[in-house]
Amino acid sequence: MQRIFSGIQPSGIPTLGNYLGALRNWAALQDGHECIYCVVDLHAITAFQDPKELALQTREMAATLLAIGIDPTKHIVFLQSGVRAHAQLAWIFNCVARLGWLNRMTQFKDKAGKDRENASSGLYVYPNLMAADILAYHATRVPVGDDQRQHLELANDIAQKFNHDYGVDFFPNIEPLIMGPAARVMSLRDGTKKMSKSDPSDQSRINLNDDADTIALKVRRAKTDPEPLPSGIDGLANRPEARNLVGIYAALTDATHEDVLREHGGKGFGDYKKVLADLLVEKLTPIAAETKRLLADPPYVDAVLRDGARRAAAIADPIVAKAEDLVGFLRV
Ligand code: AQP
Repeated sequence: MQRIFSGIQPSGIPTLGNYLGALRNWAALQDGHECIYCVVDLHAITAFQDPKELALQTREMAATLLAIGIDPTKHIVFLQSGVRAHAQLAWIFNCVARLGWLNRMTQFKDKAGKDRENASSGLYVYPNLMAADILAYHATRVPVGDDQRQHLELANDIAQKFNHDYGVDFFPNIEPLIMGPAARVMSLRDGTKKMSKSDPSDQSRINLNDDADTIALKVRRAKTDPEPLPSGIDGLANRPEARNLVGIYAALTDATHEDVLREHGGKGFGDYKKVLADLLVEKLTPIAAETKRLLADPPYVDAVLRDGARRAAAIADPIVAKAEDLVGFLRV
């Protein structure tokens, strides 16, 4: 059975983008795979997080993973900071990855923005830690949104260079699983920008804990252009906001952009947004309700995470110990 690994940062409340690009696929992949899903709090602090908020967001993220249907008795759900192997292997990878490789990472450029000198060094080496997250488990398949494609290519470069430098065939090749018509959900305020949980504007995203009225309001206010929806996919060219709203509907109904346009092409955005908001409310509010129910019982969520960390460490520790042996660390 192939081993899957993926992670999500507790850097805010998970968004519709996280759900359609990643989390929903995490749930679907449980059948037929061994899944290891991690709340990556070490990654989250690459941008400053208020400590109290971080703790709350971390538990809420874990509760959301359970609420979307991840079964912690069959698979593993845990916190990254609870398994030391991640940081240990990341240090080795800091010494394997080349500066030139990291300099090409577009996510660092996007997140550091113009004030690059002031970005944390953790943000710069973030992809090395991500490679360690996956390779500490010898995982071979990684379900992610499209924004993570470049990081996974880098993880494969790191694995290959490690294997080459130490003359071994130790770390496997990783295959990204980038699925569905909403692998990159865009901001509701700007169709050229990715929807992000840490975007300063709450109106730019749908949070998985938004209530029905909030969802409807955000969709109603979403930026659009004055033209009605086209009846064919060619009509979405140069219309990023229209494409985004069609992609969201397609993903939620397991359809294609073409299917959605066949059904709704010709509609003005006023009408289309009503249908889209109803669909979002139908699909998302049960997740919010289940997350809330789980959060009313923190000891249960924490016990799931403790058990997950124990089982995760049992897989990762021997793999990282072997990597340390290969590097030549002396065991005394
Ligand atoms: N807009 C998106 N569309 C599709 N997939 C997305 N993902 C994130 N945003 C979108 C996918 O969600 C998973 C978890 O992401 P993450 O928390 O590890 O980091 P991120 O990609 O940086 O996500 P955010 O929401 O933008 O977080 P912040 O604002 O903290 O940086 C990943 O698989 C990602 O591809």
